[in-house]
Amino acid sequence: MSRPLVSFHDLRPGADDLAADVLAGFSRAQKSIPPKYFYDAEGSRLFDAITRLPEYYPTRTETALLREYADEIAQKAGTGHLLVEPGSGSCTKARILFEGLQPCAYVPMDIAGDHLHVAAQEVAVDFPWLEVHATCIDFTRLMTLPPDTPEGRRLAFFPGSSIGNFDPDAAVGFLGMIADMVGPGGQLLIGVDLKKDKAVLEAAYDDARGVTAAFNLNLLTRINRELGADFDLAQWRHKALYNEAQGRIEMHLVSRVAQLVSLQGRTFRFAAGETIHTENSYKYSVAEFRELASRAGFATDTVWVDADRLFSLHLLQTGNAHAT
Ligand code: AVJ
Repeated sequence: MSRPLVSFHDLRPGADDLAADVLAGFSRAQKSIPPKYFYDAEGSRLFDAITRLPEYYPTRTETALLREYADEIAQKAGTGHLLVEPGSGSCTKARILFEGLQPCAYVPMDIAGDHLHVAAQEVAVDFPWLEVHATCIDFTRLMTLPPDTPEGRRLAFFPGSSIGNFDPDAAVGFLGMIADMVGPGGQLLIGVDLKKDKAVLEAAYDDARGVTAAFNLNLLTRINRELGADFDLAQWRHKALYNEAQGRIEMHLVSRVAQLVSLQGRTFRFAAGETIHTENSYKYSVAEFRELASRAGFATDTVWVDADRLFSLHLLQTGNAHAT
């Protein structure tokens, strides 16, 4: 037998929180489900399909930026870091950086354990010189590094505009967690989707093939399966809209009719047209994001933007002393 290629750490709290989170979300006037629950096996597969859609520009634009500026990023950021990626998914984007950054180790973190394990194994096969410490964790609550990670200057990588899932104040809190994790003089390379034309934004979240609709509706399939609920999927539809005042895309599941749904021994009533809010995806100008990051103690080193001004990549640095 060969030794395992990656070290795998499960740092999830014992019990699943889906039931508690759904019951809490359904007790509010605007019912909601936290977007982290999109990513079961089917949801992860559908998200990968979304990233290849013609309307969904963020992935290909960010990937092109990473490819074009990989050398420049390594020049600015330096080499030999401990590279930590919260929400690593398929680890596709980090692969673009490995050669230039020459990290001393890679720590992919994701809540989807099986998907993470497979993706980390593939990285280890393709980059045999790279130490990989896969960590299954809900990084929105905890960013503990596994015990056997090497010492070294830390660079966090948070691509995909996942920061857009947080409300701005929560984003500052989350960036603060990253700042604490990387420590004084630590860095963060983060991808942030830019504000732009409403029609372009809305098409990206409501594609012609209905992949995003399937991704959104899969939440109900998951809740039926894992919580024994009786959502009738034919009675729900996907909706995405750009809320210009808030600067965010909102995704909702719309109840097509007045209906009752039972879940964990409770019954929930939905009016015709009532929605379950499933995701926010905030968009920022370069200046707005810079300001947000500074509230978390990060200063901007360099910003890269594509020629069409669709997407931005910020290299940020924490101060040497504690920022205010
Ligand atoms: C993974 C949160 C960045 O907001 O663009 C894509 C998720 N939802 N299509 C995004 C998503 C619907 C995505 N993030």
